[in-house]
Amino acid sequence: MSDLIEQRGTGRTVRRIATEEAFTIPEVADALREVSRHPGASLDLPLVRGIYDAGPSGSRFLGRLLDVEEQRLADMDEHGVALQVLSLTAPGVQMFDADTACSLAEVANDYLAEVIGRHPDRFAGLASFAPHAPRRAAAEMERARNRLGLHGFVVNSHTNDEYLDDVKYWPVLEAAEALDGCIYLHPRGPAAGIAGPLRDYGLYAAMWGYGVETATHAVRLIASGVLDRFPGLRICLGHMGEGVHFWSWRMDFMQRRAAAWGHGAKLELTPSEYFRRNFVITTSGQESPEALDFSIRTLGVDHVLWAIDYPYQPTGPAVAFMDGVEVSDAERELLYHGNAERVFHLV
Ligand code: 1WB
Ligand code: MN
Repeated sequence: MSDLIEQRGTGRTVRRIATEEAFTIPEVADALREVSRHPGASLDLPLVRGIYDAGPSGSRFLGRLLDVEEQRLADMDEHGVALQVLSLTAPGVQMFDADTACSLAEVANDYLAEVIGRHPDRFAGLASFAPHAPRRAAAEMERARNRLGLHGFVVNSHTNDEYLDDVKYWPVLEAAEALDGCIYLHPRGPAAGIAGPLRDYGLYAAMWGYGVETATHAVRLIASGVLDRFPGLRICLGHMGEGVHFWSWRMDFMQRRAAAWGHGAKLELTPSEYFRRNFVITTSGQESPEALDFSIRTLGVDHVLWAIDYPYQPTGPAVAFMDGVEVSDAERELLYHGNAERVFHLV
């Protein structure tokens, strides 16, 4: 049984479910290559060029993103990963015009459903949608959950420099809430409005800019009051919550002040209460025992899910990290699979 691999050195078995695992399909890769050949200021372009237009030698990621059933399954077997929750890799369909984005999301979701159909015990999947066509996005979300049986949704932060708290995107939030589908709020390159100082020193990508962009998006959802409108909305943040909960005390204090001074929304809850009610986080690409300990202590162990960030992060160290953290057996079971099963409807 590949899903019950001995937890290193302990003689115990554990079911490891990885929750932020990236793939692509040829249609999306071709469209991104096309986008990458046009000039533009988007901070997604450097990585998109590097991955999809890397020339004859190819990028080290593209082959791994396109593969699901060969090298990836072998990697999962080698490291005792029972199941990957797959999502179309960043920036997803969000750099394409709305019509192209809608059709490519449908193609990607159909592909995902087929792969899961062939390997229901090894893969689950988060559906893509085109936020810039909000009504079609909501319809695709409904199809993906109810007809294709996909397990939640993924969105790669901003769309055309806009954020989901904007009333035009409420159909998306309404659909996610109604379908009980958690939205994985995944990073992409920072929006134009915050891009300037992130252009230098490689700051725009995973080292810093992805987190600034995505944390800002999450804090907008909290501070806008949109979670009073959609109290059942569930959001998953990778990379140890993009650091948002580290700011809990200061955000609670300053949001109250901002509201009193008329700069902020009048909210029913404090920011940290929304974070605990509406958000869960994953450990993707953030293998720090201290950050994990802080997260468990402040959010509760039921709010933290394991993830690798395959293929951008190697599987072995991600497994060694979670195998090695000092938590009880019951807590490790929640981190490795119990929480993922609950959040993404895997059982
Ligand atoms: C990286 C990570 C690159 C992610 C990506 O390109 C995405 C990276 C789209 O580590 O360089 C990711 O999904 O976290
Ligand atoms: Mn990722």
